[in-house]
Amino acid sequence: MVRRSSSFNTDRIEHLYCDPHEPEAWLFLHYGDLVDGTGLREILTRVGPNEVYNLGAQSHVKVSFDQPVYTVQTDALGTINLLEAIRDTGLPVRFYQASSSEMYGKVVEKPQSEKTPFYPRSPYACAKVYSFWQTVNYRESYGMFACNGILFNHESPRRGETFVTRKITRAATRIKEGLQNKLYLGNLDSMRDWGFAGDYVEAMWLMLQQEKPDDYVVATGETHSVQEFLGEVFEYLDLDWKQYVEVDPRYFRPAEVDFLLGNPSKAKRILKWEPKVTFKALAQMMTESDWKLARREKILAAHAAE
Ligand code: G4F
Repeated sequence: MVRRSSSFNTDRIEHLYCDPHEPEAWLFLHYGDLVDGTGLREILTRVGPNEVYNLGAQSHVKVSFDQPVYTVQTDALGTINLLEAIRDTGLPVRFYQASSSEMYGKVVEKPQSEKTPFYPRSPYACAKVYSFWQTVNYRESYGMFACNGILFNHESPRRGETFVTRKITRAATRIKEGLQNKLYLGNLDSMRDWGFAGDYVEAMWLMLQQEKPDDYVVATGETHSVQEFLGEVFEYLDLDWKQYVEVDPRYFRPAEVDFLLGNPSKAKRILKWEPKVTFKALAQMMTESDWKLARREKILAAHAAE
């Protein structure tokens, strides 16, 4: 299901998409919106899915301070709309809820596991805590096969360009190619447990293949600062980040999540899941991909100037 937009918003699934008229087509998109419960019921009835993954959200933590009501409408009420739609249709659907390490916020324990209490620090995180407990509630009240994946930060070359890792790889490679001079960032000291999105999607799928529904932390068990990520990327490009990066308080959050470090031992034990891509390899993969983009951009700019 995708949200309707007057401009194309499917470029990140372009590699999966194929014209539905082609015999080998296997991915079919339907317009829908988490705030529209009637539409959700209609799609569920028409498609009759076995598994539903709720990855829909206003997912930017800083933006959630600027748009708290919209964030709650999609990230909290959107989840209850979807759970209710599933319950109403009576379909034997297995449900995955994209819960977030942001729920640990001002952490009360290091590392964070499924048993660590939440302390949300943003409208986004508060909405995610609501959805976490509704997912548990539908499992316990109605016997729904509903799971929470508490995913720590997961990145890839397809990451949105306003999230810090991609913002860094995009800017550093453009700087390398002479297309940009400076990179403005917020808090360089915050620590995140960064993993590869591809690995994490595998964990999501594994959760819905188990005999019993449950909640799992998905993380690497390693934490690094924003500054360390900067170091990896700029060093790979043979550049010194200190010459190009400036701190702009505009990117600070009213309340910051300083430290996240997940304990994925339950996922490893029960799902037999392992993260495969290291922090260094992830930084290099994202840098390589954006470097290609920057080189292409440079060629296009040169042609345009001719
Ligand atoms: O990349 P970020 O915006 O990710 P954040 O806030 O940790 O949230 C992401 O991961 C969560 C999983 O734990 C998801 F639930 C959520 O939807 C999202 O995908 O920021 C990471 C850190 C923050 O501490 C932020 O303050 O980087 C710091 N940072 C420093 N300068 C910046 C910037 N973040 C952004 N987006 N832009 C900056 O210029």
